Amino acid sequence: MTEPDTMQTILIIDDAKENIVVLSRLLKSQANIIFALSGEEGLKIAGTRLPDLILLDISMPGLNGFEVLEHLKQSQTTADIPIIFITGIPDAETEEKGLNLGAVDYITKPFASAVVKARVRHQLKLQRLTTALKEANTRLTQLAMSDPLTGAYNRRYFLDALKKELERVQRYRHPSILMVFDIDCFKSINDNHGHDIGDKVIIEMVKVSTTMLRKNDIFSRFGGEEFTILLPETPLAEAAQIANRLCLQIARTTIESGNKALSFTVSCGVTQLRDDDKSPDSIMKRADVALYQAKQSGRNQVVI
Ligand code: GH3
Ligand code: MG
Ligand code: MG
Ligand code: MG
Repeated sequence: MTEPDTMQTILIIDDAKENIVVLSRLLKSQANIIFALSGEEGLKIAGTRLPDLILLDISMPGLNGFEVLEHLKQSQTTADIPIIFITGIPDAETEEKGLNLGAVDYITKPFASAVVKARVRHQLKLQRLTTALKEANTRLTQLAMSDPLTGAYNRRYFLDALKKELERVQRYRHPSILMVFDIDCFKSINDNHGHDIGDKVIIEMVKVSTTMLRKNDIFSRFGGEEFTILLPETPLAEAAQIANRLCLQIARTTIESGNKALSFTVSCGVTQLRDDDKSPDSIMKRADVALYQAKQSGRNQVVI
């Protein structure tokens, strides 16, 4: 969250030095002031410094204010920076054009200092609110898709990803794989070592798995001690190797419980996404059947 007492930054773009001096003096108590003496220079500074507000002159040699604004709006990094025109052009048509292009305000020279200060203060406040909202939104999105204990993706996110991948498989006909992992006899780990150690086992499972996967693989904590992995564009034989390697690596891993080393194992069901799968449900069911067989056959193994 943005600290309320951090100074915001205003970029002034104006070809007349004296305008910059006047505006800087006027606004320096409200924000850090940076400036550019041409549109071209202003664009560069805006892109690197990402100011909270831009005060923009219209009549400038080289790029004029309208052109600068259009460039700023075209770039994703600068598109949301509010822009106030400060100009000697007083006619309504120019003002209308500026506002229609996306400026938040239009101030004509000569201006009353107190009015400029108030309008700038207002925009800075709005900008602060917008930033805080964006940050809260990012945080909410992150919370909605992840598991609080491990930070891994949760069931909701995973099923959504699986649905999208199924659509890609049916369109592009590449092989993609779903794996379901379940910790063996986890109830007895909890019973014998306590719930906190059980949690540590879950966290370790996530750590080991995620370090072994590739960038495009999607790992989730699907439920309590059950994990799913989506491997896009992966042949079944390669997936089988990955699953077996992961099982082996887990079996080699130990957790500290008291002053003893505790080891644990996982079982895994693997299935390929199919053309005739109607929804993630049928894929999950197939993987669950394979997982059940792995459990029935003695656990600590992969069934395809
Ligand atoms: P199996 O080998 O057949 O999978 O047996 P299991 O004991 O692992 O399976 P079962 O479904 O009987 O038990 C799962 C247990 O996992 C029960 C539940 O209390 C525990 N569990 C679920 N979520 C958590 C968690 O977040 N932390 C801890 N410590 N335990 C959990
Ligand atoms: Mg000018
Ligand atoms: Mg289970
Ligand atoms: Mg289990």
